[in-house]
Amino acid sequence: MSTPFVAILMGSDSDLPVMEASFDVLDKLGLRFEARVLSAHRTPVQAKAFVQDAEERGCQVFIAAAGMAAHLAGAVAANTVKPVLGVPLSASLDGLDALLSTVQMPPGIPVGSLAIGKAGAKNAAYLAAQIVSLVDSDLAKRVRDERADNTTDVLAKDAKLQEQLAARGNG
Ligand code: RP5
Repeated sequence: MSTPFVAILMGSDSDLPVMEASFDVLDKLGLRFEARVLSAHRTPVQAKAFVQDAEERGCQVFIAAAGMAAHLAGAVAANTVKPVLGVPLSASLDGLDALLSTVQMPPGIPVGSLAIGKAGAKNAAYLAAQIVSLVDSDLAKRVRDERADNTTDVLAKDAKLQEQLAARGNG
């Protein structure tokens, strides 16, 4: 049986600095991924071929990130029935153009759209891991542990803030 993995497509290498946030989360969770620069508009034939090949090789979730008229996630979704997560990127108009292009899919070809930019890149990776963890209990534990670590981090930041306020003589 093929090893499950996540496939990340981005429309341009100019998207890479943001999409590295997805790589970091997937690495941290120990979930294998492949990443490609492939565009719905500039390389439509190669994008479709990669999606079909990746699905055959065991891809469980696709993440597609693009800016401007961001049709990449929709184009991926048109060629697979695996879950497709779209990350709109801010290449123009603060990313609102990409958000609407990603999220406004016609009924029957769904794309799960995340937030614009780095937050969306991170959450796409977390959500991909949560989807794969439905059938991988070890991964599910790593996702739960990571969530608990985040909680601990925020509580530590709150404790620090309370100390700073106390030092100012607050309350
Ligand atoms: C989109 O156009 C890409 O995803 C990128 O966000 C934007 C600009 O691409 P480049 O001109 O930087 O290659 O297709």
